[in-house]
Parts: sequence; C-alpha cells; structure tokens
Amino acid sequence: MTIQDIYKAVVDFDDEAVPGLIEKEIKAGTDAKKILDEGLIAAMDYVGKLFSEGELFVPEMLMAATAMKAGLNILKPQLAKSGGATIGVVVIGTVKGDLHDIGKNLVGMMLEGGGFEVYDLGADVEPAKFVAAAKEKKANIVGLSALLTTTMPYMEDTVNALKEAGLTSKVIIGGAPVTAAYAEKIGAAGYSDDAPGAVELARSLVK
Ligand code: B1M
Repeated sequence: MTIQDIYKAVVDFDDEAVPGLIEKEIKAGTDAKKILDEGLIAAMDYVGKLFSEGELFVPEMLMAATAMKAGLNILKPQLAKSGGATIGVVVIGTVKGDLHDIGKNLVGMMLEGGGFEVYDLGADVEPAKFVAAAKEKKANIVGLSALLTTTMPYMEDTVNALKEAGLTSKVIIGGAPVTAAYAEKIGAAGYSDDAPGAVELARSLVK
C-alpha cells in the first residue's frame, strides 16, 4: 500500500476507498502533508488537467472532488497537528441575487484539493457578508462566482466593499458571463473560466 493507491483512488472517483487508504497510510507513519501533496493534491491537479484538455467533464470532476473531500476529512486533524497545512485561506461564494452554485461548489472543492483552507458562504451572498468573513478568516483570497449578467454588478460592489473595509484579500472571479476584461474593469485580482484555472490563479496570488 502506497500514496500512489490514494492518488489512484481519487483519479478513479472511489470516495469509499480513499478514507480507509489514508487511515492506513497515517498508521504506517507517513507524514500527513506528504499524503496531502502526493496523494490528494497531485490527483486533483491531474483530474484538473484532464478537464482542461476536454478528457473529463463536470460530473467526473465533481466525483473526483467528492473522493478528495472524503480523504481530506480524515487527514484534516493530522494536518492541524503537524501545522502548515494550508497554502492560503479562501472565502468563496456566489454573489447577491444569484442562486447558481454548481460551478462555485466545484471551484471551492478544487481549491480545497489544491491545498487551500476554504470557507464557502453559499449562494446569494451580500457584499457585507463577504467582508465579514474575509475579516474573520483573514482570507488571502475572496472568490466570487456569478452566472447571471444581472448579478455581475454585485461583484464590483463586493470588490469595493472589501476595499472600503481596508481589507487586502485578493479577489478572484468567475462564472459563465464573466470575462478577464470585466475582472480588470472592476479591480479584481484575476479571473478564471474554469475550476483548475482558479486553483492555478489562487496559487499564483499567494506566492
Ligand atoms: Co439558470 N441561468 N437561471 N438555473 N442556469 C443560466 C446561467 C442561463 C445561461 C441559462 C440560459 O438562459 N441559457 C441563464 C443566464 C442568462 C444570463 O444572465 N445571461 C439563466 C437564467 C436566466 C436563470 C433564471 C433567471 C431563470 C428564471 O428563473 N427565469 C434563474 C435565476 C435564479 C437566480 O439565480 N436568482 C435560474 C435558475 C437556475 C436553477 C436554480 C434552475 C439552476 C441552478 C441550480 C444550482 O446552481 N444549484 C440553473 C442552472 C442549472 C443553469 C444552467 C443550465 C447551468 C449552470 C451550471 O451549473 N453549469 C445555466 C446554463 C448554462 O450555463 N449552460 C443557467 C455548470 C457549472 C459547472 O458551470 O457555473 O459556469 P459554471 O462554472 C464553471 C465556470 O464558469 C467557472 O468554473 C466552473 C467549473 O469549471 N466558475 C468559476 C464558476 N464560478 C467561478 C468562480 C471562480 C472561478 C471560476 O473564481 C472564484
């Protein structure tokens, strides 16, 4: 039994096998951070690559993310003990007035799989709620999702509310109608058109 088995179980969407394999690896004395990096994060990076290349689709990404999450639940207490578990804190949500949360959930799960500590505020989130959570969690990154052209302006309101509160969290945005030009226009730190891209973007912003 090796970390490769954990990697393979995530890539095979086997959410039932992953927790047991991680428990065994912990018992064998393997460092939790090594299991996270080489088992879970490496597998999600690979799944993300296949998605970007059009080899996998949203349902498969969600299944891989579910397997990753099942493993992360087992690993989290160990990671907390060893410290330095996360590479950054992300507060994420779908903006005010918008109930679409499938893409946002996927982005949140991929970010978690990518090594971030993620606080998901859900959908229909007021700018003030993003501000309060970013302050409380000391977020490095605030992630905003919008699927409606009518709710996109709340992204700008949220960027402004964070600035007015004096917070330095970097804002990343995404969702079907959103563009890089829009991100630049409203003063967001970046935009991604998919979940793996959001992980890459977030990693580049916390370096
Ligand atoms: Co709605 N809806 N919907 N809908 N819906 C769209 C978005 C729409 C394009 C359909 C259409 O008309 N062709 C249209 C918007 C038109 C527009 O504004 N231009 C639309 C509409 C009009 C509406 C209602 C107004 C309909 C009505 O009631 N008259 C209504 C609005 C409700 C509201 O929000 N207030 C509504 C309602 C709904 C449902 C509730 C029925 C349901 C949502 C269920 C849910 O999310 N829990 C729904 C759905 C499912 C859709 C479609 C069909 C699919 C959206 C989806 O989940 N895609 C959608 C049409 C479409 O997109 N084909 C549509 C899959 C998901 C994985 O992709 O969310 O794009 P996506 O996320 C991607 C990327 O965008 C990116 O990464 C994700 C993964 O790769 N991404 C980010 C997303 N967030 C990111 C954040 C990042 C980075 C990347 O950084 C933080």
